[in-house]
Amino acid sequence: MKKVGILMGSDSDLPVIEKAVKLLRELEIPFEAHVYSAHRTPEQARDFALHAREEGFGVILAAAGMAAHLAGAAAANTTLPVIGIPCKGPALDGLDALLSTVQMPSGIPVATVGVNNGANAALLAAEILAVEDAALAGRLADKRRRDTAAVLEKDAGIAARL
Ligand code: RP5
Repeated sequence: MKKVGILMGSDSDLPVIEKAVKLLRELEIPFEAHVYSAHRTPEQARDFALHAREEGFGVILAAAGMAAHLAGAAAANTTLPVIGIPCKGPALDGLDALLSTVQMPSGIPVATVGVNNGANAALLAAEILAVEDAALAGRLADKRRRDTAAVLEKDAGIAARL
């Protein structure tokens, strides 16, 4: 199976990445994670993206906050799908990173999830890999059924409380 490559601009982004890792593990998707910054370690970030396809990756997740260039910089160096995760920083409630990540000029796309939404990034990566992987598609469908059942259980609980 293709691996998911995970980049984070700083180890301070780890709580967001942990949400993604939890789901990748649950869905039995192999991954590799690195702290590579578009600003502080541009050569490492570039090299990872440049060689990701030949290294067996199928999707790249890139989490960064503030002037969040990591996802766009990774996308510039690969034709693999890149999913950007804007991270909430010390100011502006993550709006800075959201706009930096989502507003890619035409030609170099970055699929962007909501602020701090590592979980949706992992699920979107799984859906991309599942296009060519029936077993993974089955695990995704099972998860969707479990999630639906959990919501219906809450619905029953609310009805009983009101
Ligand atoms: C970004 O700057 C990182 O992705 C992080 O979200 C933010 C702050 O980094 P630290 O100062 O916490 O290392 O590049």
